Amino acid sequence: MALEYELLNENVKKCQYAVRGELYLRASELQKEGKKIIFTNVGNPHALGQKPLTFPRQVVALCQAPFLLDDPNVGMLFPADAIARAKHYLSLTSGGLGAYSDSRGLPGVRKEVAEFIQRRDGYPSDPELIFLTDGASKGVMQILNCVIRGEGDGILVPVPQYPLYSATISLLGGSLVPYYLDESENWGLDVNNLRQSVAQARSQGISVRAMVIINPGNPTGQCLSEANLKEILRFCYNEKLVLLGDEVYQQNIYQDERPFISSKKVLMEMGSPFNKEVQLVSFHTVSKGYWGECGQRGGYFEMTNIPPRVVEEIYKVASIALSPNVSAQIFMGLMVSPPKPGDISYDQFARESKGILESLRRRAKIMTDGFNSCKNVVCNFTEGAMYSFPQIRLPTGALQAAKQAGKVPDVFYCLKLLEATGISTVPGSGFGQKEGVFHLRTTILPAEEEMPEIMDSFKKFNDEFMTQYDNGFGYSRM
Ligand code: DCS
Repeated sequence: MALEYELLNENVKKCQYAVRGELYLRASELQKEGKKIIFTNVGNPHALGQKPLTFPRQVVALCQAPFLLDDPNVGMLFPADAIARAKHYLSLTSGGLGAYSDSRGLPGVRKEVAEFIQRRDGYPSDPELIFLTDGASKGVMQILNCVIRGEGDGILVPVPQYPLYSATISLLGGSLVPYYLDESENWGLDVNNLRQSVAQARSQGISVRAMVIINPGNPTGQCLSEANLKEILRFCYNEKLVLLGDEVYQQNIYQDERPFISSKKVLMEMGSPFNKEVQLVSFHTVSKGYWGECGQRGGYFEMTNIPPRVVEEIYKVASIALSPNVSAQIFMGLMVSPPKPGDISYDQFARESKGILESLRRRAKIMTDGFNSCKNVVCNFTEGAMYSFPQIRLPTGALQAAKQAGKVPDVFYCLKLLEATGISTVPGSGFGQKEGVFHLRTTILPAEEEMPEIMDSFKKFNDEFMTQYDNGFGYSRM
């Protein structure tokens, strides 16, 4: 039988995805046993109680049930702008939501995405170079699939990183080339580290072909400055790398000093020769921001300076899956062209989205402050994205106990945390980290009113753990 474990594709066996790993499985078991679990392992806002924005759901509801548009009472249930938008999106499809679209997505929605990018960056964007995808994940996988020919091809990935990258690179049989973010500089990216990483990979016969940035960062929450992005783009130019700009958290910003700035805008501002030569693919999604529509699976990528023949090949590969989700494409259209001032639904939309973002901003602060009040825990402020990534300095007693239990030390800590409090986190090792340094990741998504209690219960657990395992022989390194 071909589907025997021994006969499986080795790349499938090698591939690890910690966000749904050992901790998540144990949490699910405990939940089945009736224990209350706070799932902070996945950035899945609606699963933690976030309400959907009203306007987009009204539009998509009407698109899903077009017979409502013929009902004489439709105007009593839906505002006129939602009705008009639903008709607009249905007119862009070839047969409504039940029909496949073009494999790149509906041309009309791709045009709306291009207009959004143009408004955001102040530079033209071409709908022909935008592909809609089932979530950003699928887009990332499609592009990596085109880049990676074998283990001789290296992809520069930040460490810590979101394991979509490490897992996909393993699956495709490529080589992950790590570059380390500097925790003591609020997870900043030092271009000198990039040079070292490339030199080291080359000495092992790996040709580095692409570089991933996650901005704002997951799990690290930092926002890259314009100056930093320029250095990165110059580096990609010199090294002839395609830059994969994961910008799914561009709406999730919780400080004012470093607003989000897209890689595309910075590249265009750099002028010649960079703006005509550096290859860039940028990713976005409906799963994050104040939308949090993870279950809809909508995303896009935009390609800059990618030769037409390559775009054709990517189109061909996208065609194998026929069509991205059509309802998710409409969510994407709505995300990039939300109600405008003066529209009937504008006030409600603005109130709802502002409410979510302001609450996330407060929650980011409650979490960071909470972690920093704990014994042997240090945590950088979450400047953006949806996560807190505190460092846990483990006493050597805990390192020994973990070894005896056959667990990686941060897995040991997170399992104890889960058993004691029901808080389900992801151990830092799932994102990659420096040798001998330990972290955990939680989302900042639990309901704001529950946050103080969660942080109290974390602190109680942590401080007791530290006392229990402190054997007087020091801690893991910073
Ligand atoms: N890129 C980054 C950096 C992400 O964090 C995620 C999802 C994605 C891409 C993929 O998103 P979609 O496929 O839904 O568009 N983040 C996961 C995480 O870390 N927790 O929850 C999901």
